[in-house]
Amino acid sequence: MKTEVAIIGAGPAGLLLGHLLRAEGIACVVLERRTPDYVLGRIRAGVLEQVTVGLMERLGLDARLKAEGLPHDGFNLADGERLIRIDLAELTGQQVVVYGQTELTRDLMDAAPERGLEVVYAAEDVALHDVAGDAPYVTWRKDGAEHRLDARFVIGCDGFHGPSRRMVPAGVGREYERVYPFGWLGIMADVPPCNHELIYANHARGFALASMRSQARSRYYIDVPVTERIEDWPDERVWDELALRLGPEAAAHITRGPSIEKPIAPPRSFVFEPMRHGSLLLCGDAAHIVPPTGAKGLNLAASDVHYAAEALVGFFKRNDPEAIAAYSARALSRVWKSERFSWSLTRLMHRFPEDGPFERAMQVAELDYIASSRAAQTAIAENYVGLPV
Ligand code: RFL
Ligand code: PHB
Repeated sequence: MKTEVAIIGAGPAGLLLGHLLRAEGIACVVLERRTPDYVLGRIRAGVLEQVTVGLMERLGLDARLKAEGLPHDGFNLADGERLIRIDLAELTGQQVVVYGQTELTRDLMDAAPERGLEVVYAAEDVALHDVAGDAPYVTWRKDGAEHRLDARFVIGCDGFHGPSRRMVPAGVGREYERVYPFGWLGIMADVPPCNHELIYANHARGFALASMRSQARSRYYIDVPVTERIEDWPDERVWDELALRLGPEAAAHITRGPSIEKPIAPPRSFVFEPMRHGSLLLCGDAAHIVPPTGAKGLNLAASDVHYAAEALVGFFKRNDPEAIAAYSARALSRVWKSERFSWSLTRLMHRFPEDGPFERAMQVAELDYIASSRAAQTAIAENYVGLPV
């Protein structure tokens, strides 16, 4: 088989890129190791920036997002008794939209056949070959048969654990990493949210986040020691802890219910440079990870895809190889700013085990400053709604 662009991974990055290329008439095939149900079963992000919404609009795939997504004009930082509201709409003129990653992925998946986007699911042992040169190819096995796809470019949208990033030789690539000393325990339940906007809380007992997927489905998180086992967190214990950490006002409005799922995810900051090697471009979690505190992971995947699509359109439609050469630096400039924001919000809102009274005093001072300064609130707001691409 032959195509122009081989895309590894049918998560949000791979499917978005595939649709953008098809809309430009550029031939591509997406290869995914899992089944569609498995991909949709991964409950992850919930907050979309305008960049991500804009890509769905451009593709004409935003009907359900517009109908079911919840536009949010602000969010809150809770510090003990106090609630500091960050008025996104007033400070930036923009909103974020609460719409689950599962729903976004489903919209992209469902539209693939009618848009002529070929996605091969359950592709085993996907391997990349000759990516340093200009005639790369990809091999895989499916239903016992071996397959080969020749392409001009291979795009690694295969997440943090995928094979693409590992194709960049050790002397060429560089990794930056920060692992955090706690895990995020998430709980999803079919109960109304405790507040109409998100609340991020820094409490003496630890971090808590009140989020949602709809008016009838809530998503909450608390941080727990990394050594903690999920068996030790029956639902009632999680609800008790949330009620304490989110403060009395939110606690009074929490509706408890059985959890639909309850994972513990270890947050991480990670950047891999460069994001291009020869004919291989990396997008999304394949190249970088942010701690979930800033709600940036999916949105960064979308902005990478925006830059990658521009680079590929430049190459195929304008015969401009410079567009490809510029990809890594363009994407990384936005990636590092989102890394900074996610790291600083994580630092501000969590009690780190190694912190002493000085570090805690710095958190209190920073939250005081944010509460009293429109400039500080604007800086948070413009990062939260997403920096321009
Ligand atoms: P994905 O979604 O991991 O998709 C990668 C795809 O590649 C496939 N794959 C392979 N395919 C073929 N061959 C192989 N060898 C392969 N190896 C892997 C995988 O099966 C998969 O289908 O990466 P992508 O597309 O870059 O998207 C990134 C986002 O999924 C991620 O950044 C976000 O979920 C992060 N995130 C959040 N991001 C936000 O923007 N806002 C949020 O509110 C938010 N909350 C979160 C989050 C992530 C979380 N977890 C569990 C990590 C909350 C949580 C709890
Ligand atoms: C979520 O709803 O899953 C969510 C929202 C905001 C975050 C992280 C996760 O910062």
